[in-house]
Order: sequence, then C-alpha cells, then structure tokens
Amino acid sequence: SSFLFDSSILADEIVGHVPNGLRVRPLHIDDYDKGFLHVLSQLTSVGEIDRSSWEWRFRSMQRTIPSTYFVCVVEELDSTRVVGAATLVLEWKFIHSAGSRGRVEDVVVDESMRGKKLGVLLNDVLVRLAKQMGVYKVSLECNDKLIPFYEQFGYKKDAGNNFLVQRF
Ligand code: 16G
Repeated sequence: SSFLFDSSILADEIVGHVPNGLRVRPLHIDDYDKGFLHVLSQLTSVGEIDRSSWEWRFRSMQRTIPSTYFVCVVEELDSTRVVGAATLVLEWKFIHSAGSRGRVEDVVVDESMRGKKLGVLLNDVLVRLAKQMGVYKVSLECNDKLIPFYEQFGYKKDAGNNFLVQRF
C-alpha cells in the first residue's frame, strides 16, 4: 500500500468530527508532492530531503512490525494539499508487561489553516489512537506557552520527571 499504515485504523470513532472539505488520513507516499514537508518546516528544520531519501524513510517506517509510526495528516480535499500533521510513535517495552509507550511528535498546522482547531482535531485523534493501541502512557514535549493547550487533552507536567536532552 501507499499509506504509511492501514487507513482503516483511522476509523470514525478514532477520527471524530472533521470539518467539511478536510480529511484525516495516514501519511501517503505521494505526500512528498503535497506539502507535507512544507508543513513540517513550520515546526523545525527539515533540511534537504530528496525523493529517494523520502521513500527510504517512508518505507522503513511502513515496514515496522508491529506498526510503530502513525503519521497522520489533515488533507484539504479541494487542493489535495496537506495542511496539518501529527505523529504517534509507539515505543516497544519489556517493562509494563512487554507494553508500549506512546509519544506524540511533530504536531503542526499550516499557517494558512491556523485558528480552525485542526491542532485540537489532530491531538484528539492521537490520544484516542494511543488508547486504542494499549499504551500505558503517552507523552510529548512542548514549550511553556503550549502547556495549557496540551493540558486540554489530558497531559500534565510529570512532576519530578524531567526531560533532559543532548543535541548534536
Ligand atoms: C516539538 C515537538 C516535537 C518536535 C520538536 C522539534 C510536539 C508536541 N512537539 O518539541 O515533536 O520533534 O518540537 O524541535 O509536536 P527540534 O527540532 O528542536 O527538536
């Protein structure tokens, strides 16, 4: 298939209400030409990704067993452009009865579509998906000013559990 993951996973109960003219679907191999990377570039540095690097990364994410990368996009139906994206990644564990942890990553909405609650839509989708996948917890990183935004989906600062990073 050309979807990153089985599109039936994004069933109506998971996706919820989507405004007219938009669709929530898995990332597709053709999204290279549909503005996905442009949307991501509004979050952080994307760098140069040629088509073969894109395909290599896409196929390597797609072939994980069990499925691990749930990159979800919002597509504007008229233009067929990607206007929002968010990823749920599963981290497979031995702890918690060989359980899994969810990580929400790379949540971004195109500047032309801000203020339409697409970020809310994407986060609702990912939290429902994480629950369905049976993760024992789901986490994300964000800057201070986005804490109230993310709290509405049930996230809290994990007191005493700090996020440390080393950049290369
Ligand atoms: C934010 C994102 C994270 C992303 C990072 C990129 C959310 C909830 N958090 O922390 O997923 O990978 O920004 O920033 O979307 P960086 O390029 O500085 O790592």
